[in-house]
Amino acid sequence: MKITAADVIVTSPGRNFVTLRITTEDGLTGLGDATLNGRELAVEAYLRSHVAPLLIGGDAGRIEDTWQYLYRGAYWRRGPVTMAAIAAVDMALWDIKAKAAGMPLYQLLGGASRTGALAYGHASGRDIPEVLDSVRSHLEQGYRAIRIQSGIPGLDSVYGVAASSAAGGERYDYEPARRSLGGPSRPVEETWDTRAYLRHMPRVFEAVRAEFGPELPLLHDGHHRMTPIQAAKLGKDLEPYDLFWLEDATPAEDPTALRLIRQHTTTPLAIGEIFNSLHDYGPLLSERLIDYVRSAVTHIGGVTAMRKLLDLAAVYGVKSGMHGPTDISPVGMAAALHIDLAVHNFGIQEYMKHSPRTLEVFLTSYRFTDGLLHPSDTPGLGIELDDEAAARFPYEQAYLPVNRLTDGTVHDW
Ligand code: CS2
Ligand code: MG
Repeated sequence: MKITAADVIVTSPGRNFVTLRITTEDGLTGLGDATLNGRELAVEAYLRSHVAPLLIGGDAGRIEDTWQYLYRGAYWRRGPVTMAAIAAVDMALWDIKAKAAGMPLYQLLGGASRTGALAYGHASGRDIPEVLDSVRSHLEQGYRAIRIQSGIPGLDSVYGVAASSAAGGERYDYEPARRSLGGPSRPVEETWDTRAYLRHMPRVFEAVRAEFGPELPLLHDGHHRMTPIQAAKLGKDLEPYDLFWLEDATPAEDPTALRLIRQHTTTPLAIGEIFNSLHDYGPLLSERLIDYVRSAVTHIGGVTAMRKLLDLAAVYGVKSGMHGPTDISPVGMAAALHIDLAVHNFGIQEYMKHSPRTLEVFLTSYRFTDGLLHPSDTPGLGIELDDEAAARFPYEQAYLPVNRLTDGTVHDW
């Protein structure tokens, strides 16, 4: 199956996406997600200038060899831009391989290990009443697990909470990457106060448990903002509320920081959405410092890399918890769902529904039913991209916010 074309499509139906389409001489096509929120053009350039030309004439069936060629052949290793580009190629080649075999990708990965992948949705609110309304709305939509993010008294805007927090229904307006309105685009700046956050979050979870009981799996994203000892304190303070996980409790550039958190709390920990290699996990797995790996297929290097990561995680009893916000495109989500269905050490799948505008461009076949996600039995990834619709939504610069502490010091967002 000789590759005859490798096209990069940048489109912005409500938010920016970068997609690679690979075409073979017998007309088969495969899609790959290469979206890196806030840095989309860097991946587009890497694909157009350093990857696509090398693919033409190659054998689309040689997936592992292509992965190793692009990874080792670049000499310069890893990094979010490189690995998103490699991920897109890899996803597209698996899409083609499964289409050629006439089966959904999960069948090539060993077949189904479960009827569907447990999803978790994003409940949020500017205050506790809005959080409770949002949880209620997500339960009505069928979610069986829910992430809780809340505004913090005294802070104007906080990660995970839409400014116009309309607690009902699935909001499509929470997109953290802001678009500039005229003039040169710059990131918006937000103010953060960890102590105010640490005081407030136990109250939020106390209210949610009081309202919805002890059973509902609840998750929370610390979003890299705490020091290890602060994360240890929050983990301990949240133990009465029995979380499914506390995510990104601390920046994991030094994975050994998790040893301190682990010593103080039994709250399960999840990390990895900003990692781009299984090597980033290191002692997090070998020392069982986390319970779930958060990588997305789009950022870890594709289906090939994700399978290797989850097999390594399985050795230490660590499960999957793949990243699935709206900046993972429907192509990246589809790839995740095939792996979710097949692997044994599946944990949970993040599922932030894409907007109707996004779904005008990406024609999906995966489905969310009764709290579970299924990739469908459409051959390949089960997703196509409508080029005419994509052309209606040209790229617009957008940056993720920059966080500063109340004294102006730059902090993790
Ligand atoms: C968040 C992400 O969903 C999550 O767990 O950490 O939404 C993250 O903020 C975005 O992917 C950043 O683009
Ligand atoms: Mg997160």
